[in-house]
Amino acid sequence: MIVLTFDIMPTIMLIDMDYFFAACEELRKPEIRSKPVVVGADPKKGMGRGVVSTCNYKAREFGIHSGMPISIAYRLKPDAVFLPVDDAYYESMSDKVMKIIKEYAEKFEQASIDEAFIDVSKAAPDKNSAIELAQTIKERIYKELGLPCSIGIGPNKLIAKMACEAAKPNGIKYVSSEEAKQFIADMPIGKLYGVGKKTAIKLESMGYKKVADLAKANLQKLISALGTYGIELYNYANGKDESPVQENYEIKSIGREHTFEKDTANEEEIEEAIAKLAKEVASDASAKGFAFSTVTLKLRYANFEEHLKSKGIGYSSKDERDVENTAISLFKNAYERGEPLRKIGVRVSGLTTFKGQKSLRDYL
Ligand code: TTP
Ligand code: MG
Ligand code: MG
Repeated sequence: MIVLTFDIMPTIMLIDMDYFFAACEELRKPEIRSKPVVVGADPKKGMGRGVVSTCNYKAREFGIHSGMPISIAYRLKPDAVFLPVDDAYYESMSDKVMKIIKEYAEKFEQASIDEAFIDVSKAAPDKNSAIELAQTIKERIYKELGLPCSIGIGPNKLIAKMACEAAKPNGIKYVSSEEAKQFIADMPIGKLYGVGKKTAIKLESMGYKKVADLAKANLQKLISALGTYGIELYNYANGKDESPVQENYEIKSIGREHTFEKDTANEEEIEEAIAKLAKEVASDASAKGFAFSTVTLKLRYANFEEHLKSKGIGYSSKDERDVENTAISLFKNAYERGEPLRKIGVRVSGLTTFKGQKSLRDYL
């Protein structure tokens, strides 16, 4: 008997909103639409401190971009429309966007305030069906919310993300598994997903200028320079990424969040805030009659990237010190030192009632 097996490639999409904060502002202030719009710190006539959160594409024509000091943005275009960041409003729009995207997702993973990965392998197994589905999603978001987005489609999260960058603004880009490696080969190393500024400098100094150079690197050399992270980057450079699209489960858990008044990279201040949240969460759980076995720490950086890290305590605990110690150790391992944080969250899950008799449903 001959058995034929086919490698069925997943279809992964990354939907990322275009100039998100500024697009939300244009939505509620149509009169600014034709102007350069910069969302971020107060420019104070060029004396302001702080940075640009984002700006619309008109403002980008003047060289303004996310993360740039607001004083420089002001110098580049003093008569641009400068607006403060309104987190609560963007989050409410983000919720609406995510709700639409979820309707099409076989698996869903929100990666930032304005982007989500979806696995649509069943509904869109080939190029035509994938592009058609992306168009449907894009049109629905625009018709219902008035916000533009771009969609990257690929055989994995890495390629979907990089295809989305190439699709911007307001576009759709499909990259098949056969095209994946070639699609990224000529890009400068700093453009490869997962490569930050510091790593880019390191890789360049090792002679890897383009993604293609890294794709044929000596793996041993990479590992001794970067550890296991080197293996990950080597796979990325070859267009490979096996990480699944994964729901960030936050249900059946008890948690609290804290937004810093000013973005901070002060580790002492952050650890203090984590300890305070840990105590509050433990006392919340205890008031509701729960013990817990897992602690999750959420770090939201100033650029709105969000990282969730979880760790098991090893047993079912009621002790606030377990939450605090676990959360602090997660912080020490996961924090990208020097990167300002905007918000942190502590959450416990793996909940059981003290007596272990009632079902969770009786409480939540
Ligand atoms: P991005 O998706 O990176 O950028 P964007 O949506 O503004 O523009 P693009 O069309 O290129 O996708 O980030 C989403 C939002 O996160 C952005 O609108 C504002 C916020 N943000 C910051 O506050 N600081 C930053 O450095 C970055 C990169 C984003
Ligand atoms: Mg965006
Ligand atoms: Mg984004």
